Amino acid sequence: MSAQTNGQSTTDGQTQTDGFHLVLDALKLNGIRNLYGVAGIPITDLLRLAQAEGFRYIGFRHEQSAGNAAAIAGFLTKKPGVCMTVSAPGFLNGLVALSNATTNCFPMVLISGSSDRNIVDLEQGDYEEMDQLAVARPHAKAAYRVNRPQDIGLGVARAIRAAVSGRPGGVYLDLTAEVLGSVIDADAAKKSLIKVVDPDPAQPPSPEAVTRALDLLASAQRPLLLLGKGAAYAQADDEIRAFVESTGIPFLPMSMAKGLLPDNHPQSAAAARSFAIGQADVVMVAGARLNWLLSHGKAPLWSDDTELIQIDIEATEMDSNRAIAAPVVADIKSAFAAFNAALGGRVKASESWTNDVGAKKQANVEKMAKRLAAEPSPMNFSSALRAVRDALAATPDVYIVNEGANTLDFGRNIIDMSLPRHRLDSGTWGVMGIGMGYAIGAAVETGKPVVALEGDSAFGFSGMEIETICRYKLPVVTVIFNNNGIYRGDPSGSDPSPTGFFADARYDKIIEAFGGTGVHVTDTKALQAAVSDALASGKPALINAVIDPTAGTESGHIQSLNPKSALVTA
Ligand code: ADP
Ligand code: TZD
Ligand code: MG
Repeated sequence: MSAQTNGQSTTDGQTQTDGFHLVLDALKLNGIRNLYGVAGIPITDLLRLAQAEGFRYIGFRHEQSAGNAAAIAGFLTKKPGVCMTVSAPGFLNGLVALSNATTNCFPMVLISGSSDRNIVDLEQGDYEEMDQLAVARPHAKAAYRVNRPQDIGLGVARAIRAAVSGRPGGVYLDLTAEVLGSVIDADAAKKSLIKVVDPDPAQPPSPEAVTRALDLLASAQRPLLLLGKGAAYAQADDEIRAFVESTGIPFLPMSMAKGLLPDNHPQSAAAARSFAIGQADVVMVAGARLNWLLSHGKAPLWSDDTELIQIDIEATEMDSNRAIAAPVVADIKSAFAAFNAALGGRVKASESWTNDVGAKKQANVEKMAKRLAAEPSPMNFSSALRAVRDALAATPDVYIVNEGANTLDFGRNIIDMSLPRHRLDSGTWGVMGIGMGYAIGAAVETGKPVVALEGDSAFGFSGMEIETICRYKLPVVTVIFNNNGIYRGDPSGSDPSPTGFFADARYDKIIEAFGGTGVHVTDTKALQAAVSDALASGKPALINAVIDPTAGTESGHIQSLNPKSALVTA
């Protein structure tokens, strides 16, 4: 005889529980409250149970978007976002997001159900059969499989610690259908759960590293601080601001570090980026990698003579692209606290250097102001983004999601940020498809409005999630910069070119299918009003902004990365 009480059944006087309950108990114990995923065998009951147990479950139309939502949750909260998928194809869809999270150093956990080991290992052809653990391993910071219900607590604990400690990343946790359905004694199960203690321990720098870094900085004539998304992630906003303001050093934010200090801060060198990097004699790189986004620290952007200080939690990041004279292996919060404590007024940027940066900045801002003031018809990227910028001026706490090529490059330069971790974009890979997932994740985690600035191509990668946004009534305003294609439109013959899309598509109609507000705009006045109205309504909206199909450049600002045939002469 067995009786069902509170998810636990009593069989012959023994209270029992099962894998489904244990997974959720383990997540709950570790402070996980939101789950992102797509339902199906073998996790449907797990998701139903999660809702019943008080988790907020957000169900998506595609696992990649669910995974992207979990990844951005990780970036925003410094706790791993959790995505749940079905086996093989669902897992693979989610894996793209997990790999992207790992690449961006965002903590997330992808939990996928999997087929039973005995069938998978003998390749006997189970429903959605795949050796998921083996597939996940190269794309994840860590990957674990739980084969016995008594190991669920351990598996979840390891996954959480692996995701957030040190350099954060994506962790894969494989749960076999058998484990989910297994029954286990409730007392033993309870004892098997682990609440992770200090999952992301502080890693203070060594005193020698601090002294070496500050000595080098104090010797600089033209110091520069480069802030990356690792610095934004670290939530060391006060420490970094104190350091910047007490030293007077110009700073340069990478894309997702915009707003860590406000873009209108007098020490921001963003409008003089190439000048500041090229002229600086000592650059302090904090939470940024010297990858392609920084020209690998090499000429022509960088001078060979520039000396570098790098602050990163990952020791192997040092000397990855060029020599680092003063490596500081530490977490950013502890590092800047240590710098501030040791500074004693001995680092001060000279007036001549800050004046030079200021003058270059002023000249560039004036050039840009002219471009922004133009009113071409149809709109181009500058005029349309100026309209969006003006609409956003009243609501600085809006989260901005941004992807595309020209839409991304112009968006990054034109939309100023004033709050940390409010700009979420294509990131380290320059990937398309993060748009709706990031927007949903940001809206769910923060409860704040989100504006997604999307190239028409970029939007297509996750566009069906507009239904998800409407279903959960999330305050997400999607603006599509519709130039009829990838980089630009093409007047099409019978078969359009590889970059051309359907001309004059009415993306605004898509959201109407789900009861949201769709707006079609062709000028800046209407665009600004549409964004303002949509934000004021707090409801899902999609604004189709018609952009001149000839306005964009191929590959946006990274045209030089396109390989060209040596045979082409013309
Ligand atoms: P961006 O794209 O903004 O230049 P990257 O993603 O290339 O930034 O670099 C982020 C870096 O920040 C990574 O090398 C990562 O190891 C590091 N990082 C992440 N979190 C922390 C932290 N809390 N403290 C120190 N470094 C961190
Ligand atoms: N697929 C994936 C997953 N990521 C990519 N970055 C690409 C393809 C290649 N790609 C870019 O690098 S940008 C881009 C693609 C397809 C779209 C650019 O078109 P858009 O933006 O409409 O989004 P603009 O404003 O027209 O430039
Ligand atoms: Mg486009």
